[in-house]
Amino acid sequence: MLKRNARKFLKISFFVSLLLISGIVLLKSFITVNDIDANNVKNREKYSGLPNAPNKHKIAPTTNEKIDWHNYTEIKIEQNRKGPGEQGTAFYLPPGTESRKEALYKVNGFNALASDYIAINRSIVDIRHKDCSKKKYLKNLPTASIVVPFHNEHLSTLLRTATSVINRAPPHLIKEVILVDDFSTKAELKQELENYVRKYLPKVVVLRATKREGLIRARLIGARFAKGDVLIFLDSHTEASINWLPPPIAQDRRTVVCPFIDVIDYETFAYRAQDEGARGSFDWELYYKRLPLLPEDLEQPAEPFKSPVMAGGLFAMDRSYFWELGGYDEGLDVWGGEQYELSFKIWQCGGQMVDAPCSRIGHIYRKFPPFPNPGIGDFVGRNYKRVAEVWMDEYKEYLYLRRPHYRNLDPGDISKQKSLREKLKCKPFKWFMEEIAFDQPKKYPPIEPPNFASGEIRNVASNLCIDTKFQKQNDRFGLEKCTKDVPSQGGEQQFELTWHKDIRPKKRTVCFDVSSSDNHAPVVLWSCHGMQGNQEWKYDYKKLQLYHPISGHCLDCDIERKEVFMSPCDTNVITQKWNFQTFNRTALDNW
Ligand SMILES: [Mn+2]
Repeated sequence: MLKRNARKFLKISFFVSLLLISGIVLLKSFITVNDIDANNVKNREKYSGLPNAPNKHKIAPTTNEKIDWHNYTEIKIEQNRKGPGEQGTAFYLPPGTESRKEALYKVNGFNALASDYIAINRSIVDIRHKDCSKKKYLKNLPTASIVVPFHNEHLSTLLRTATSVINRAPPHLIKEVILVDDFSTKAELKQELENYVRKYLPKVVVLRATKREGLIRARLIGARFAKGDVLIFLDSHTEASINWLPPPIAQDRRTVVCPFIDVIDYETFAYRAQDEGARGSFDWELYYKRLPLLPEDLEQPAEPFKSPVMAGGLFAMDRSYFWELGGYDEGLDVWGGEQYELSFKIWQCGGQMVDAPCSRIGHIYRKFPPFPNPGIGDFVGRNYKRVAEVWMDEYKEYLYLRRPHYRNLDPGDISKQKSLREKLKCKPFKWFMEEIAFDQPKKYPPIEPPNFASGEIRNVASNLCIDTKFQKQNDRFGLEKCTKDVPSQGGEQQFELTWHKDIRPKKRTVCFDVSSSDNHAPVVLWSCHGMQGNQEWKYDYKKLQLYHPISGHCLDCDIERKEVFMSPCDTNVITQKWNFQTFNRTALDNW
C-alpha cells in the first residue's frame, strides 16, 4: 500500500497536472479529430493483406509531408514543474522513513518509497542529442499499442510508466496502453490499480493472466489483444521521454526499432543517460554485450543505426510483421533468450533492427532481483538451446563448447519454429555473423585464442610468487612464498596472460590494472574490460620483464615488504625479473 501522505500527494499533484493536460488533450483532439479517424481507416487499409505482398517494404504514406511532432505546450508545462524528483533530479527520502524504505526495497529491488514521493507525472529534462529537437517525421503515422507486462510491479512505478507514455506522445497516435498482469499477488495491483486507471487513464487496459505465464507469454497476451498498427513493448518500471513515440513508428514495416535506454537510479530516481549509444550483440555464452558504433553511425548522431541484437524489453515493431514472424516462440519459458530469438529471426528473415537515438526511455535497473527463483530448473538454458537449435546452425557449437550441459537439455518441440524458418526462407546464421554482426568475433572470438602465458609468476630476486589471495576489485596484492614450494600454504598464484593481453587469476574476471605512470604506482585488481589500456601487459621472456605499454613501466617489487608496484624498466634491476611458469613463445613473438 502507498502511504497515506504519499498517496495524497500523488493524487493532488496528479489532479492538478491532469487538469492542465486534459486541457491540452481536448484542444488537440478538437483540432485533429477528423484526421484521426481518416488516418485510422487509411492505416487499416494499408496494413490489410500485407503479409502476402513481399515487395511492399515501405509504409506508403498518403503524403510525404513531414511535421514537427513536439508538443511545446506540454514541454513548457514540464519545464516549470518543481518538487521531489522533478526535472529528473535525484530525490532523497526525509529522515524517519528508514523502516518503510527497507520494507519496500526488499520486495522491489529498488527504492519504491522514493517513487511514492515523486509525482506520477514528474518532469524529466531533455537529454536527447540537440539535433533531435529539429527532426521532423511524417504527418501520417501509424497508431501504436503499448504492451507492458508486469509481475508484482510497484504501483507508482507502473503508473508512471503508463502516464509518461501517454503524456509525452501525440494522443491520437496511441491506440491503447495494455498492462498485462502476470499473476501478481500485491493487493494494490488489483482494485486500486483498476480504480486509478478508470479515473485517470482512459487509454489504459488491464489484462490479467490466470496463471503465472512469465515475461514472454505475458507479452504475447498483450500483443494478441492489441489493435494498433505498431506494437511497442516496454518494461513496467520505465519513463518515456520527450517526443519518444514518432521516431520508432516512422520507420518502414520491416524495421524494428529500439529506443535508447536511459538509467533511472534505483536509489534516487535521478534520470540520466547510460551512454550515447552502442550496437547490441552477445558473447558465446549468450550474455548480452555491446559493440561500438560504426564511423557512419557517428556521423549522424540523431539518425537510427543498425544494431544486431536488441537489449530486451523495449522495442517497436509493426504488428502484422510481428505475427508474420510468428511472434515470440511460445516454448520460451519465463524469461531469457527471447531477445535473441526475435533479433536473429528479424535479421535472418529479411527485416532489420535499428536503435533510434531520438527516442529515449528511462529504465530502473534494479539493485538486486527481488523475485524468488521459479524453481523449474535451468529454464534459461532450455530457452537458449531452443534459440540455438532453431537459428544458430553450426555456430550453436560455440555455445555448447562453453556450456556442455546444454547438449543434454531437452529443448522441447521446436518443429513449429523450424518450419517457420523454412517457410520464410530465412538466411543462415553465417550470413548474420558475416553481414550484420561482422565485427563481433574480433571482440568475442568463437574459439578463444590460447593464452600467451600461464601458471605461477615467480620473482627472480626473491624466489617469491605473486599471490592475489582471491581479493576483490580495487584491492592491491603482493608476494608470498610459492605454493609449489610450500604446498600446505593456501593462496591464489595461478595466472593467465590471456589473448586480451591482460593478466587475470585463473578462472576469474578481475585483471591486473595500473592507472598511473608514477614511479611506484600500485597494481590493483579491476574488473576485466578486454580493452587493453590500463590492463595491457606484455611478457618479455628474454628480459624476464612484465611490461605495461601504456605507462611504459615494468612490474617491480619490494622483497622486504612483499609489495608489488610499477617502476621504470631497467634490465639491471633484478626485482623486475619474473618467471612466468609456462609461455607460448610463438604467440609472444607474434604479439
Ligand atoms: Mn526491467
